[in-house]
Amino acid sequence: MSETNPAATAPVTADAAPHRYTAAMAAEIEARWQDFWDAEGTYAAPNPKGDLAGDPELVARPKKFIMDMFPYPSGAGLHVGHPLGYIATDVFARFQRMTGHNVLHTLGFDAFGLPAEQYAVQTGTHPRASTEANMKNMVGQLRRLGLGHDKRRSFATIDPEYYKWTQWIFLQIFNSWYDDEAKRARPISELVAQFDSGERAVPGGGTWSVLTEAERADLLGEYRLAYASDAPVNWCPGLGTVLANEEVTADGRSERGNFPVFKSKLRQWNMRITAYADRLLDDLDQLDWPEAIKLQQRNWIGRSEGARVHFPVDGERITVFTTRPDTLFGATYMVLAPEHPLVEKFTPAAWPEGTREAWTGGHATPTEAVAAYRAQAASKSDVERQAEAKDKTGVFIGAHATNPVNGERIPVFIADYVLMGYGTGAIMAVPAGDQRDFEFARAFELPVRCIVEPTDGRGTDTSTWDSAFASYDAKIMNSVSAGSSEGEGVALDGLGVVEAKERITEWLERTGAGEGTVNFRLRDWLFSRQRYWGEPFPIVYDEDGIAHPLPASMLPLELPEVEDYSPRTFDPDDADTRPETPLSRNEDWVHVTLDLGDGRGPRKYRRETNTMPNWAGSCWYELRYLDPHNSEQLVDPEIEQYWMGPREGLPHGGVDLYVGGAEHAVLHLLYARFWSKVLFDLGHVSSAEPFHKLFNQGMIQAYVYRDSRGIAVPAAEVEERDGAYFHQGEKVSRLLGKMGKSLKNAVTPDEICAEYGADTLRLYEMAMGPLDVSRPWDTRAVVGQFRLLQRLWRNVVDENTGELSVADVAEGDIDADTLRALHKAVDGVRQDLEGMRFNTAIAKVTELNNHLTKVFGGGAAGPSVEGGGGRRAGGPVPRSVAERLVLLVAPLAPHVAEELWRKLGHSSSVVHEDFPVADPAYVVDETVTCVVQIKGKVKARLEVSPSVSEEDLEKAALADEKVVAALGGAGIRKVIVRAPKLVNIVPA
Ligand code: ANZ
Repeated sequence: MSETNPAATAPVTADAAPHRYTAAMAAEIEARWQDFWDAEGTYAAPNPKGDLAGDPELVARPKKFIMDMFPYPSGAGLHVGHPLGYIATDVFARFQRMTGHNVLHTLGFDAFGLPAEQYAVQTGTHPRASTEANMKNMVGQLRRLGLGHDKRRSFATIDPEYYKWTQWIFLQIFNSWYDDEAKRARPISELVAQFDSGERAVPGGGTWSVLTEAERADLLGEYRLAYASDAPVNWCPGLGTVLANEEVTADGRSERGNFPVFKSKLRQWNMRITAYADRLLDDLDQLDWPEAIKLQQRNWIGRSEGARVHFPVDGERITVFTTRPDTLFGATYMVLAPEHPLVEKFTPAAWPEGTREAWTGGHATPTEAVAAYRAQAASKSDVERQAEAKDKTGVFIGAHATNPVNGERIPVFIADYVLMGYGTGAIMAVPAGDQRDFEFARAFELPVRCIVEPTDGRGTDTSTWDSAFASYDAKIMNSVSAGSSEGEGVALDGLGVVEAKERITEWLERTGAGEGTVNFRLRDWLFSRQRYWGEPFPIVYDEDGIAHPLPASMLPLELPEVEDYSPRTFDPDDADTRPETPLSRNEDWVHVTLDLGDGRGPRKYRRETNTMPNWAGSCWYELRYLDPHNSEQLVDPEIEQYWMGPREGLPHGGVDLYVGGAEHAVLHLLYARFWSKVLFDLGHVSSAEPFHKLFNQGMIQAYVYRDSRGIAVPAAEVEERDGAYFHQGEKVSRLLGKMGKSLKNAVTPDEICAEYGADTLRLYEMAMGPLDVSRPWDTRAVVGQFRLLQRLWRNVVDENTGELSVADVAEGDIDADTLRALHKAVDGVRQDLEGMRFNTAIAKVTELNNHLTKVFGGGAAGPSVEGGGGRRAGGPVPRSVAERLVLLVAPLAPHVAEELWRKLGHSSSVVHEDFPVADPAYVVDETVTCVVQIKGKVKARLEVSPSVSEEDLEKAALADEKVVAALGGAGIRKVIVRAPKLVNIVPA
């Protein structure tokens, strides 16, 4: 650390007061109170029943469940950026405890995942060993911060007693299907019963009873909410695993490790999250989340209204999804995704007569052209394929389709800008309306038919266009079909887009050529990973390869101890490789004889050797905090209802406050919502949403100093001189960036705690700015909060004797200025803490504390000052004022507050004391009258605060009704403000 703090480290010299608040004293106080809290179970939140039942008086209070996004136990430990959110929730939770709530606040660890495994592979340490060591380290770091967690409720996702229930939930999801009519998940047994009774027809005809076991399994697989499928997945040879779409970056690489990612077909587990697309979208409206996060989820779910249109091809048909069925008359060709399953069927042996050279890709036959193009497309990621600037490529497949609206024969292409994973994997191309289609049409010399009247003056001759005309605010043209006058066809000319969409959709449905539909961008969630360090699937395969769920009695299925847990990774660029799971190398574990209790007796099975993705454990952990030791149930329903259930204003229930980083907008938060809804549908929980209120904290940034080669130098060794920065004499540049080891600018909470104490660190982090805003760390500024605590201490304790130094004064004998300062602070801090404006709360505490220092001079030895109102000032601070000050500070700096509270003569902890309440009589501001003149004539009078800023006063004056009327819309040349008494406006 470049800057040391003399007050904290200087030895106690003769002239320094022996009982001053120092770092050494903070360390002693903090350790003592942390031990006390642990021993007393101060933060234990009682449940209404079960092993954590407790004080009925507390249980009867309104409850608050406050949660942090739990940490991944990284080997690097915590830097000061990590606890920002944890301190904030702790302050908030403490405030809630002091305002009459039963508060549940705890923290566990999200401990499965790639980093531990990669570290294990590099060092040969078992992931469990390194993860546990990391957790131990972090638990120590977090304890030092004085966080008021109910430690009885903590766990890690790698605990078999926890992942037993993760596996159990997987089985619930596997054993259910989504009933589109009832709009909820139901047990798969009810679907079987429907097939069996004939209530639901078996697709493809036939009866359930004659289906083979394998046929039944396949059929049910089409419905299960967790299902295995051979789908194109994101295969990352460099990591040796497949990845979810959400884990692939915009340029088609792995988020972790930055390796290339390829589309390959593999049999993988998926979660049918798409079944919930509508509910995931609709229920967002009721959540108290930042709008930006809601928007990200909405975009991710990506609901598009449009139509499916069927284009006949040789007795078969191609179905497209379009958001613009109103442009059907402008469809001049079609495109299938290269992987589209109908491509083979429609590709003839030879090129049709007259096929243009440019469409064949130079190949002798369509089959050859298709094969070559497919190989080329497979090596690209979806994002690369859709890149806007990219030249459009493709080949004609030798077939034609019929446009249903006008009977025109149009050529069919494959091109990589159409993705298999969206809509139907096929499009009708409208070059006049869609830029990609336009570029393709130009490259392949296809017609561009103007079907929307351009409103930008370009005219309707498309040969002169250099881009598509995409607009929702124009009229349709050239769109009348034969027979429209007899009512058989359709005429769209002159209509706006919205009416045209309606009319054509109605026509499509009437003629059977298509139907209106809603399409989602959301894909099913790829749920298998080819890794060791994850939850094993509770699934075994019989000798016919049919998947069977393990009975709940066989859970947890523990991860076997293996010799070699490293994933097999491959040449990162080799798309033809295939994953090899670490668990598959463990023959004894994989091949088992089990009696699944299904009446078939013991049989031979092969275990699933994929593991679950690291998101699984965080999909439901809020529920386990509620009832962490329940070995019979995921969570007792009564306990779940108590903490999470629906209530006034929260129709879906959920955690009262969830704080974490905005980077989890679409992964964790969407998955967790999905699991909640499944568990809700199946009747296991009463809350259909996990997190009612979400708050994203900002980031703590840090300066990165780089030398002339651009290499980061240790920030702690940099000196500042005249606004420039130097490292070992060399000038270095300074930029704000992330904090971390690699940028050599990490500051640990341990360092700050050692230098000033945890209370100072807590105050500093909370005072840095509004919680949702990113802020730069500045070690040199921390001392400011330390000094606040020193002054606070001095206002209550005699620094020379260490004795309490307050005066027992009746409220009526306290000077009016002090009472006003006190009640205003109480009122303001209360509101600020409730609104999570911790920085302004600290400013108000500081103001009050400074007032007391000024008026009472810091204890008996201080000077006596004349107080306002002619009443007592000077000498020690009145006890009742000191007590309320300590209570205000308690949520923010709990250790020093406990210590002072004890010194003030209380034998119980400050944690459960009542937060002070302001007397409104002292809170109202005095006001002054401000005169508003226009050209020197008085037009209005405003009652304003004596401390109003010039800016605010000007705004208030200009907004005043009388002033607005007097100005009568005239512009303003000049405003002269003399706060708080005068505003003079000179109109233009
Ligand atoms: C005709 C059309 C005319 C279209 C027009 C757009 C504008 P959103 O809004 O994202 O849902 N499309 C459909 N499936 C596709 C796929 N698998 N790969 C690539 N593009 C696909 O986009 C829907 C539009 O994207 C659809 O509407 C289709 O082009 C294209 F003036 O159809 B449209």
